Amino acid sequence: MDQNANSSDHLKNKEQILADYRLANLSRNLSIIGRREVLTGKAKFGIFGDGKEIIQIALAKQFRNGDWRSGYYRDQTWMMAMGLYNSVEFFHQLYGNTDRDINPGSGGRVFNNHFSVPNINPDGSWRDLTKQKNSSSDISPTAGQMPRLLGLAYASKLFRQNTELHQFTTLSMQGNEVAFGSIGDASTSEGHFWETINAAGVLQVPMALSVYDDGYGISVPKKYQTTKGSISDILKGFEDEPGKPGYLILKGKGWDYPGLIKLYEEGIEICRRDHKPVVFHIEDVTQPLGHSTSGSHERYKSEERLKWEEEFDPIKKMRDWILSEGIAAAEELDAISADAETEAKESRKKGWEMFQNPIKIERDALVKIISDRSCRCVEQVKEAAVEDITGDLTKVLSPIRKDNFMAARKILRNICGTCAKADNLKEELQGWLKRNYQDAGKSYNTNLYNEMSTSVLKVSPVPPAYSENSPEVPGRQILRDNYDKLFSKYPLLVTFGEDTGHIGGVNQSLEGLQKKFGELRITDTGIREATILGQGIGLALRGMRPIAEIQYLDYLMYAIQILSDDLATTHYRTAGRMIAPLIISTRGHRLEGIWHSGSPMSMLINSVRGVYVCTPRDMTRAAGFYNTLLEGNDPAIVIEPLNGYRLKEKMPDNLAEFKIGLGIAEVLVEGKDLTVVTYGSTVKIAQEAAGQLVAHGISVELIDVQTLVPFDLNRTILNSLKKTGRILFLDEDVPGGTTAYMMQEVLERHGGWQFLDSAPKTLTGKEHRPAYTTDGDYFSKPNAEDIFDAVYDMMKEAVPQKY
Ligand SMILES: Cc1ncc(C[n+]2csc(CCOP(=O)(O)OP(=O)(O)O)c2C)c(N)n1
Ligand SMILES: [Mg+2]
Repeated sequence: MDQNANSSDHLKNKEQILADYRLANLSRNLSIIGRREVLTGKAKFGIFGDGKEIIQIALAKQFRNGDWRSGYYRDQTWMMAMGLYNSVEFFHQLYGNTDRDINPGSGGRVFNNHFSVPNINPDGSWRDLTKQKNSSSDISPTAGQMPRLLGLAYASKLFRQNTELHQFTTLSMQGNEVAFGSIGDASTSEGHFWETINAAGVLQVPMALSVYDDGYGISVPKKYQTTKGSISDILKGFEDEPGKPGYLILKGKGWDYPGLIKLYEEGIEICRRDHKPVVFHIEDVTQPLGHSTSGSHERYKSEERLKWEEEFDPIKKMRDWILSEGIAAAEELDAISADAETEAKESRKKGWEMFQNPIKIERDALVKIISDRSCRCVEQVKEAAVEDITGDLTKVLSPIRKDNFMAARKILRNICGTCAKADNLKEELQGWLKRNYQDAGKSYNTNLYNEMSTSVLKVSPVPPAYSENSPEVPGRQILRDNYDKLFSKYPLLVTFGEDTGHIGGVNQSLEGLQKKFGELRITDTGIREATILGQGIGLALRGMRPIAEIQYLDYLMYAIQILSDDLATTHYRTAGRMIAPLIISTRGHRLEGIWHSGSPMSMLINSVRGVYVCTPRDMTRAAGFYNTLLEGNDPAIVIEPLNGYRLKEKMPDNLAEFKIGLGIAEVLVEGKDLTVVTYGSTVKIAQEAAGQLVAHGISVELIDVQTLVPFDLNRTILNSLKKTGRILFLDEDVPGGTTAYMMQEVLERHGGWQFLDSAPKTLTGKEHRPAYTTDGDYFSKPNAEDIFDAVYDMMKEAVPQKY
């Protein structure tokens, strides 16, 4: 439809109405067939958009180029209505087809009906986001789409209100874009929903959220989900009042085609024009096929409810409306339904063949290698096993790659070692396995990090430069003056967080900068870590350069779900098609007490693979990481050492220009007896201990890994270990935490075990959280004496006569 046609024009346009009716039917047929494909074992799992067809057709009419979607797994009709999804792709998603050219949203990495539209080109450059309909990439955790939705909407506000950004014409049309969200009724019970609703109301951003209220979250009805059983009723306090901007809240019925068309037109116009957040509470929504293929809704819906759902089926209701308005006759509508059903069936066949053919070709190549073999093993058992495995494989009706690989690997075990020509067969089979593993690896194991030329790992390090007169200043001033230059250099750079704006951060590392660069660039937020993260993700997806500040590392726990499920998987789950280069700035390790001095690094690194983790030992290093990260396009966390803001460091001359390379470990003290590996705040303590050890004749080589992910790309630690033969891994995390990670990297991955002359050791914080006061710290975390003793003991054990 013409993007500018209004609803009254539209409701007179027979052709368009019938096209909508056909799409609704097509989508429903896909859901029905999709469910069957799972129940008959062809697909693994299915979740569908049945019952939500008409809402989404109405909604999609208001979606323009440049707009953004952050929705959930019910949105298949919406995506089809925007031309971003078709009936064959529906099956590519369902079967998990890994061909990215035909299944572009995820390359088969996520469940069906999880969508995305690339925001970058294959070379890593940004696409013209104003010329396409954009969809951020869906995740399965309920309400997980909400924090990101806030950021997508917030970007429009920045692009509109900060006139310096009007030059970025391929990112935004001066902020005229709406961020459309969708959520199920039950998911509004989640904290993310409420945090986002409040934040979007405070920020007044063009967020248009549809709640599809089908009365259930899987089997649990609304009375257990929502106070008073109505989300719009309880959102009333958020509504606009004179002089008190809030929300526009609109209600519609999921079966009311003309009503929904008018409703969305009205709501989106205001949302776009005034940057007013809008909630569309769509009631009377059905779910004719039940929640997913994991069960049937007859188990929990009453007879009466099931009957009502049949009666209020939106497609049936649309048909009744068309007939009662005299727009088309029953025969015409029947023909449309039949045609839609045919398309759905043919698409299934096509999708299935496209899924199966490459697997069968792979299988045939394998079987041919076996059947063409000239060598037969004299060991009957082995020969029979090869025959059996191959025979079984050829009998699999609908093979998946696992079948091929299992067979190939089992056959390999049974190829007889005594057979004269066995080596050839072995080689051929090994060749098949290698080639196909490489190919499967591309499908499933790539794109965790940016592998393009925009990777931050391709940014060349530049050391901080000093002159004779370089002053010694408190560390926070280095950050502040570095930020000052960065904000001048990068117009798309913004930072926001709790106390970040007016006072310039709790440690004054942004002191005075809000005054200089304005509230739109250095911004205070509410206390809401999950949506600070989401705000950053949304901005980053839209091409801005956000630094989201989380006040203390311990509070990142509030955002870990979004960090782990959304940010860390964005690039991976879109098979490299989307990127969200969000920088998260936080501070941790050492200060006072349980909630201000944690160093839960193993929790972090093990839940955010896909995000780089920088652990600078001082503020020069921290500033250097920001400088590096802003030249690449990767998400990353920088953990500033909490006790370093007031410690003096030399001010570099080349602020905003010096860059600390990620994955580059640094030898801080050279030594020959034992290697100590650490990072962050413990570096200083280890330096102190190294000094004490020298006085006792022990020469320690101290290495700062600088970033935990990536880890020591140049094998600096391994080289040190070759020299010393002894190694101690040190940090303030729990026992078995990040020290275990570092040990595995060095000893197993880099092969360091071969060079050990003593048992490798770890020295960590205690298992409990760090206690309050300096004494609490002394007895909770490793101190210089502990390090001294640990090293001394290792040396004594190795050379008892000397120590
Ligand atoms: C955080 C989280 N908890 C639980 C689930 C399992 N789950 C998936 S969908 C769903 C119900 C969602 O209901 P609703 O929001 O009403 O959406 P609907 O499926 O009804 O459209 C649940 C509990 C999940 N995916 N994520
Ligand atoms: Mg529901």
